[in-house]
Amino acid sequence: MKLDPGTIASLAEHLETAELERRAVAKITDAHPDMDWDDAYAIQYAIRARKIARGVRVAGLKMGLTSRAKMKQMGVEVPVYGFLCDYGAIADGAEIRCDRFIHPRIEAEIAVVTNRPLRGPGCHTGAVLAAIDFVVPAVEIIDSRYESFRFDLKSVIADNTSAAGFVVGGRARAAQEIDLRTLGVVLEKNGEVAEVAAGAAVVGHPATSVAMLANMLAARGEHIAAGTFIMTGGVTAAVAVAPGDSINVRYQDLGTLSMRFV
Ligand code: OOG
Ligand code: MG
Repeated sequence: MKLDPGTIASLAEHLETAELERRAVAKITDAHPDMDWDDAYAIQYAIRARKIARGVRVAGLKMGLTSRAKMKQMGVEVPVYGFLCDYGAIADGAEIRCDRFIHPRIEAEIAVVTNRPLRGPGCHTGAVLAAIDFVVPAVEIIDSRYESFRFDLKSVIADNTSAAGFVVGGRARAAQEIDLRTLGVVLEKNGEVAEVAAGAAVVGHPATSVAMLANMLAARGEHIAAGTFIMTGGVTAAVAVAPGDSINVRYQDLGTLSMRFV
């Protein structure tokens, strides 16, 4: 750790206030170029503690920057994780107000719910497949608190990996019923195909993304509890949305998610 506890706490307050006030700020590594990975996650966990203290519930966990398309779009190379808040849950088919956010983008994701604990180190794809209760299609709404969505890895980890909202729906399936690698996803914006991908875009297999999460949590002495909702990361590049946009994401074997931005 390079930052002292007071700086961690004030950066957590700074970033959470930016979220709550929908105001973009400069990426924090500009002022703190020496901060390290532990500092970055310490800030994210401090934001999480602030929310929990106010009665917010953690609705799940997310992996991010797990696909080539996302890494290329954001100019970073390493997967990261964050948490999802209860107030971020949005119903399938909803009208979503853009003024809830600073500069929202959407991502098509494959999500899972576990039915037994997953612990690293050494957690692997097979252990995850055996622990998946069901697979569900999901769309994440990301909203970096940083100006123009420009950040580096440490800044985005501290900013809870741009987490802002998520839509879950479609059809839940057992992991054994489908091939998560070849599962096709078509993202349509205003009736036109914007992005196309398959599950393998996510670190080769979406379940591998969950194993990576378990192994990263193990470094902090934590594990994935049974019954955890996990978003495995965008399969395609994220797509910016503005008032008037309608989105349909079609998932092979898992149905379609729809939303309209106003
Ligand atoms: C960081 C969050 C990335 C994903 O699914 O790749 C993410 C960002 O791109 O703002 O959630
Ligand atoms: Mg995401």
